[in-house]
Amino acid sequence: MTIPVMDRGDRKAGTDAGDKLHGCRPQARGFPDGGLAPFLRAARRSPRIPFPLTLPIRPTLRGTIELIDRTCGHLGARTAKGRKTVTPLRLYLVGGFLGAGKTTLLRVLSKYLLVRGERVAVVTNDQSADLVDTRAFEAEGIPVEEVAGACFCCSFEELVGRLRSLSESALPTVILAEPVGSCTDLSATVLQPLKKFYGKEISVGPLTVLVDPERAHRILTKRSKGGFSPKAAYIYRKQLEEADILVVNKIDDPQLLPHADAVEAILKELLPGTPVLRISARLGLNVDTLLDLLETTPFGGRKVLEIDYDIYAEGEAELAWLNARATIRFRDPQYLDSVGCYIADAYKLLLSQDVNCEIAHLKVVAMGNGEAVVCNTTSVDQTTVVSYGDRSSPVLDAEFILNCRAFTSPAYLERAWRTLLLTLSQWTEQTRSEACKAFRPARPVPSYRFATPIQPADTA
Ligand SMILES: Nc1nc2c(ncn2[C@@H]2O[C@H](COP(=O)(O)OP(=O)(O)O)[C@@H](O)[C@H]2O)c(=O)[nH]1
Ligand SMILES: [Mg+2]
Repeated sequence: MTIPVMDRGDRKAGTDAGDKLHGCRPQARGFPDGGLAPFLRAARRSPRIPFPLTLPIRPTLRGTIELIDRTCGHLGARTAKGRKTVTPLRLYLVGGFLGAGKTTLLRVLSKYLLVRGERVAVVTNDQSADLVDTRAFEAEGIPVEEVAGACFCCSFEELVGRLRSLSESALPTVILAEPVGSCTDLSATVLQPLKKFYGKEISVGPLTVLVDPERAHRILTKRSKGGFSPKAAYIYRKQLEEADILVVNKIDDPQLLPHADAVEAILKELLPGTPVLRISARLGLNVDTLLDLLETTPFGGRKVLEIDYDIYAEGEAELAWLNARATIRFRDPQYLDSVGCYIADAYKLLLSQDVNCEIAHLKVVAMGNGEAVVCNTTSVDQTTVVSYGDRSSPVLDAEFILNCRAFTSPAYLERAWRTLLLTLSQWTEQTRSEACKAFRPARPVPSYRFATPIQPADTA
């Protein structure tokens, strides 16, 4: 398919302009008195992050991936016959808050779609370059491009450019797109313009919004804000409100099941017209049902939010963002999974010195010898897991990227990064910082905004 070049002249920009951060930004929090030295010492002493880095093997998801492969094989055989034929290029946007499981689901959906005979490509999105998610897709051989530097809604033309270039290079029949986890109003600012201007080339599927049961439970029952101010909780609720399909994820975790039950009931009551599914992206549970629903729903973006952009901007600016990259030369060969988990654990430990710092998502990709391992954690209390990649042979040289989104200040994230590198440099031949960007997301200023849903017949 060919996506025509967008003509700006006859299109109307959407919301009000202005990219200043608002006054309600939380105070920058420094490390507590005494600087970082005590934490550095604690990090070295801590039994949770022993040196040297030859840690015992972490539980990996090899078994999970094999299970998905088996399930996909079965699924393909079962559903290939009666599948609904879709228009040449179908786009599925999978949203949801940071850490809800979007990347995990997109990787699994890619496998299911391939088995159903589709050619799949992915567009990732972040406020800055050096994105762990992009590397995770690349490592799996899935064609991927990223919109880096702003969210899809504020970089609509870049999104169209990525769709166009992927459609030429990978000839996909389906493109999966993962928006920034703190974004909302995607229906009005991304799906409606796509339907309006590119409806003949792209069939826009339903907007799926993934939900982490524990986080949703904390916000929807208001029992504990869990680092979420009322403004951040406002964004979370708006994400749910605009969904065409709501998906409660992580039902494989027995500890999360009671939350999943409660959240499912609350969502059904709050948003009675929206289908609510329960899945485990990690195990592939019910992913076939989700895909059937995606394929049989003719178009997405059926709802458009009423939203206050001041609250949205202020809520988003309560988060701090760090995208950083470094290279390491070890003294002795090390396993990438140990390196990735060590780095995530050490960084988490450094951040935990401020009790008010709430991690929304911390992820590390460690790369070397053509292998990549992705390690993840979504809170200070959560164990770091290897979510992609297996232990292969140890490496002497590695590159790692760390992405952290947390309710704290960018300065705090950056200082913790520098301390981490200092710690690493004492135990390695060489540790070199290659890039480091810490910031707060700027006010969202969408390229387009539609106040009402576009019906496919309204396509330009
Ligand atoms: N138990 C469980 N964990 C999951 C599941 N899906 C994702 N996760 C974990 O949740 C964390 C965040 O996942 P990720 O896909 O990176 O979230 P994203 O920020 O929404 O893209 C990672 O540690 C994943 O391993 C699931 O179905 N079950
Ligand atoms: Mg992701």
